[in-house]
Amino acid sequence: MATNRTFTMIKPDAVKAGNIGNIIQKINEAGFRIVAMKYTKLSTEMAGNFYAVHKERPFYGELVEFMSSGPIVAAILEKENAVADFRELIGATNPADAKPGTIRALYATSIGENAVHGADSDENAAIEGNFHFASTEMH
Ligand code: DAT
Ligand code: MG
Repeated sequence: MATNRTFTMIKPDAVKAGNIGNIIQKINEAGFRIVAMKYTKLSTEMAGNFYAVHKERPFYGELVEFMSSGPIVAAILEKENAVADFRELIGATNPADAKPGTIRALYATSIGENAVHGADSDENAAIEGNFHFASTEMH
């Protein structure tokens, strides 16, 4: 199978809790190659744009506030079947429903503050990767 790419963010809760290293280790152990990575912070405007697909949802304001509340790590990852395998690695949106050993089961505290983002399709992975790394040289 051909490799493809996904997009992830280590969210502000996991950065604050000191879990960047633990989460990158899980990503490496699961066989993903890091193509691009940066430590950065979203403005409320950027977080609002990033999550624009959710703007009619009741939690949108809370989500934008949380995602702009502190630094994040954004990354593009490569692997066979990257999008689906990464969703499997992170686990369900609500950590209470996430399988044991998944990143959210290990490091998320609530459905809103759930440690990591994972793109949900090849198309969104490309859009989200461009959002953060449009002018970056990929390796
Ligand atoms: P996922 O991040 O698993 O793709 P999603 O796309 O449905 O989940 O939602 C995006 C983010 O919004 C999610 O990671 C956390 C937040 N969120 C989702 N449902 C929520 C809820 N019921 N209450 C609070 N925040 C929620
Ligand atoms: Mg989603």
